[in-house]
Amino acid sequence: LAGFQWEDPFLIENELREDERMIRDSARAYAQERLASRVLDAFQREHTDPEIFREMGEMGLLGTTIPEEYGGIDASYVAYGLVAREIERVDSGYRSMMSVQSSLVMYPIYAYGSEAQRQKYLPKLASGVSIGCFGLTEPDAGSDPAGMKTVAKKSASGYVLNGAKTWISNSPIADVFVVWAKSEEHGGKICGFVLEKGTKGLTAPKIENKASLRASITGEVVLRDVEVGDEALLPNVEGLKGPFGCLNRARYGIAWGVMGAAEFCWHASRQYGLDRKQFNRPLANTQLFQLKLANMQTEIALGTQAALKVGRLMDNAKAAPEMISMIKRNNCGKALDIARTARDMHGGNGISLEFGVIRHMINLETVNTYEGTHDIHGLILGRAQTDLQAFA
Ligand code: TGC
Ligand code: FAD
Repeated sequence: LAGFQWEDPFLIENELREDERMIRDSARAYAQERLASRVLDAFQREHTDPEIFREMGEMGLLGTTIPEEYGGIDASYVAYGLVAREIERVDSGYRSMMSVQSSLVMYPIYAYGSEAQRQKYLPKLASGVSIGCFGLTEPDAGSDPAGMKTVAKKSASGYVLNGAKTWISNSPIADVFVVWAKSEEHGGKICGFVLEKGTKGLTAPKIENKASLRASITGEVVLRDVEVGDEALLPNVEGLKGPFGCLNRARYGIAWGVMGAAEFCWHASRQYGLDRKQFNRPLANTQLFQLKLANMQTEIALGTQAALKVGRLMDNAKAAPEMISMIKRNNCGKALDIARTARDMHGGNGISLEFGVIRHMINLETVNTYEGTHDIHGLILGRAQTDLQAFA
């Protein structure tokens, strides 16, 4: 039998291709060298540096799965997951910025857009010159996006949009807005529109005083008689499967990302336990401490292995949305538990932002809620095995 590697119990490293390792390594280097040193200040000041998009673009970390002709690097979904894990090892907010741009803005323009829309928007989004946001959630339609009130009415030259989106990542600094609205012309079905900053009637005020995800800016998107041409419509999709097609990818990335945050908390706890002595012995020399480390290691190993499995299935077009619900839900819930335990294992120091674990813990409260809450993904899995719809 081979020796046991405590950091990588199932030897996942051996299952990665060389190109995936290279992408992972450059994401890790960028995250550790350029993001880790800024996150404490960003979190404390609730400040998002738009330059981070440019930096990620230069590193090839935006829209990694998009073909090269549109500025992506045509990477596998496993590589995309590995990038998410490295960025979220530093902060869930930074991963949010990356995944909204990649899965929720570039992906729909690529998958549902016209050739002209692809050419116009994707290269600038890939380089981070343009920043994107995705507006689905509304004040009265969160878990139930079918209840949205935003409407698009046909005009002589295009569409007029009215409505309001809330809790939209990146919106106050966005140049490109992918917004979902009920289109009268399409029988009231939900359609996607690509709007540009500066369009009359379009505003995106910042939501202040978030306790969580403070390094990632969040805002509203307010649409008051916003007039756009026909070319703003994403022509190749209608119905909720449009936004859900994007969410499948972003949720998958989150399942990897939160394992990065959890790993940070696990490794920090292990080191803290080795360094800190109480009762004349290292904390790590106590049974309770070791049991907590073993639980963390086990959940992270299982969760990462599951994310890898689903990633390989995605790369072969064999992943079902319910698989993604399972790993998004389980990995977020487990990462949140791990961060809370890590906070406890650091004792009083655990409440200091200097140690990082409480920041991850607070961030993971958001990640457990957005892109479908823990409960909603449970209901998706419940429906899939009973054929009974429990939402409404
Ligand atoms: P339902 O009847 O289930 O489906 C309606 C239509 O959509 C299709 N569909 C999917 N297609 C592809 N992938 C999926 N995962 C799909 N899920 C559903 C479905 O086949 C159907 O198509 P058709 O052609 O038959 O019409 O719809 P429902 O209204 O009953 O939905 C129920 C529910 C709860 C599953 C769903 O609404 C849901 O998932 N709610 C959660 C909402 C959510 O995830 N919001 C995310 C907002 S974006 C965000 O949070 C970004 S944060 C990003 C960051 O900062 O990182
Ligand atoms: P609600 O739907 O009101 O849910 C409240 C509670 O009720 C939850 O516990 C939920 O699980 C439960 N619940 C709801 N329905 C049921 C039911 N049928 N049965 C049992 N329990 C139920 N949205 C975007 O469109 N784009 C973004 O970029 C984006 N970024 C975000 C960034 C941040 C920081 C945050 C916090 C949110 C973001 N969101 C975004 C919104 C996010 O997707 C929603 O918050 C999420 O989908 C939940 O919706 P809600 O907040 O309206 O909660």
